Amino acid sequence: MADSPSKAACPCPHTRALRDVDSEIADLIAAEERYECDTIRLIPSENYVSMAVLAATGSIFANKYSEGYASKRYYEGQVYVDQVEKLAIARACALFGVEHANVQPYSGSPANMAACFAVLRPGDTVMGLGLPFGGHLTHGWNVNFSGMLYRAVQYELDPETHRIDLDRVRDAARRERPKAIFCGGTAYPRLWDFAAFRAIADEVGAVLIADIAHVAGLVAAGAHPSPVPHAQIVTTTTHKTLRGPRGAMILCGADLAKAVDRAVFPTLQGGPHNHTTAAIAVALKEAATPEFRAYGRQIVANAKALAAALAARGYRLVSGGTDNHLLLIDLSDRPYTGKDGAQALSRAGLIGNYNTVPFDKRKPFNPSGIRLGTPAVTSRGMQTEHMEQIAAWIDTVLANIEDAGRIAAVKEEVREFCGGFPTPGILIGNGRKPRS
Ligand code: DSN
Repeated sequence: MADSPSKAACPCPHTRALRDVDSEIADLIAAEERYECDTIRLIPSENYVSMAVLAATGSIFANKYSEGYASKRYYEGQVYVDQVEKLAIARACALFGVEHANVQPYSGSPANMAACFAVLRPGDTVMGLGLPFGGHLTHGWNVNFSGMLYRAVQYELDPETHRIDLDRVRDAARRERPKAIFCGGTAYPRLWDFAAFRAIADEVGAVLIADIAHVAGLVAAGAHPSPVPHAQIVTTTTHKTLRGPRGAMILCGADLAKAVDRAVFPTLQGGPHNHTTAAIAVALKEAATPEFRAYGRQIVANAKALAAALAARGYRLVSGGTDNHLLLIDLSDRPYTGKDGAQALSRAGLIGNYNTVPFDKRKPFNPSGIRLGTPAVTSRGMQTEHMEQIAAWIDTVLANIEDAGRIAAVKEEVREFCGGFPTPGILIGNGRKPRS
């Protein structure tokens, strides 16, 4: 393994202990740290957590079993675990302005499954944005539990604007009479009109579930409209724009608290991951600061700047641009696919992901789009002026997709550039100091 740090260079007891026990994993972590330092992370669902979040994630709360909820556990010895979970819940409620939060879901898909279990019975109709249009597997896609347990109906985007067409959503809801409607997605670059979705849900007697996994940090920062009080249930992961550990939360009013809690435990899950809960609490504390509000606004400003710089270079963007943290380059008119493009960018240290575009004529495993986002670069302190440079590199790579020499040259420039932007939470890597 190249560049593995010597034992003497290991900065903390945890790292030293790991190296003593398992140098293979220690080397891989060190290599990943360097990789995360030396590349530009443009996957919109990824971020860099702070050292504080990492410390809680790696803490001894991983040792404890805690089935149940605070003060109602099936194991003894919960005095500190209960306090951690109560803190996480209180912070989530305060940050998002809700009456109840469940912080135990292991990740986004289990959170959405629990939300469905809370309000649906098998065979009920559920409606969501189709996966190829930027929805999520758990919003009713046929190979997922949500399309297997329930009668799933999927809405599409407007074929011209590639935006949500509320009239179509309303027509579909009137026709199909869903019991629950999902709004939110993974590759939709525009704002969600939660109030309008609630009006549609109310008209047909459906529960509105807002999945804000992608934009939770923007919502917390005031950089995206909040689904509260419109959606009866809000689900979110905690590790995307919210910049916490890999986990999830379900937010709701007091009226649905019992049903949501029961759906998470005992219906779906066993013991909560208490170390993750501790780290969620830390991330929520960080997200309540003025610095985080500025961070959220900067993510959006950077995404808009990146979109504008790409559009100026002739790239077609789904819906023409972005209102949030992500954008989708539409390469339908190019001789290469989104996968070819994303792989070439990756070789240059520009890490995005290939993605379908609305009404894609190519297959999902080799689609026409590249999905990019700015949460991680913004965490490194990059500003709108740096997006111009990133767009220029993207253009150089895509215009020279077969030219290994040009791509290698960009990779070196990217590595140099990255040296000016410390990576939060990472001690090792080009001798940089952590930002936080
Ligand atoms: N995998 C997530 C994303 O990248 O958007 C969604 O679950």
